[in-house]
Amino acid sequence: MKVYYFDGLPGDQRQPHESPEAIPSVPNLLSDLSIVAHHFPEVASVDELAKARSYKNRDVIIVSPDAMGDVYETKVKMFFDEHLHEDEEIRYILDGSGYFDVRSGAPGGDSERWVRIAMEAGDLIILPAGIYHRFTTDEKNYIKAMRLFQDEPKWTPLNRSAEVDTNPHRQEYLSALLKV
Ligand code: KMT
Ligand code: NI
Repeated sequence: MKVYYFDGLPGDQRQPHESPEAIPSVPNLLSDLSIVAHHFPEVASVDELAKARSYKNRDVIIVSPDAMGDVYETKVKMFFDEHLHEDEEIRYILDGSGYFDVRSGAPGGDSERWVRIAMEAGDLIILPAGIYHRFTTDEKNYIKAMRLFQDEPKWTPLNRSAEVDTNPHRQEYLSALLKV
């Protein structure tokens, strides 16, 4: 896993877009944003974590032109729309690679920017409910990921809007964020 500021420059979303500006402390940044990250070579560790957090469901998704055919490009663009979920989101990468971008800092402030998390096999992240984020494959156009759900799969993305900004899950996330 590699974590860096997204450079915001034009170009395909699947390019690395790594800003030359270094993040002073990646562990501090992730913990400020309430993001948990692990590297688990064995699925058994994922099973343990899922059990500890009372996760009951999971599925495996392959995002690639081979697996998705004509809808691949559309899906990749949809995943890249800035959104949040009302539940936390656990993703464990089984094969391939891709980018999860998360919003850092307070909304509207100078500090609100995209942080890119480059993930590959064995990497796991827990994104808290209410954090704005987006996903894209990288230039290899292939990722196989396990998605874990506490209860029924409920991965409806709520795309960023004035209305979603006032969602209670967003408000709760922000109040935790603004305490740090
Ligand atoms: C998301 O939240 O956009 C996704 O889970 C993307 C698919 S998982 C690689
Ligand atoms: Ni999501």
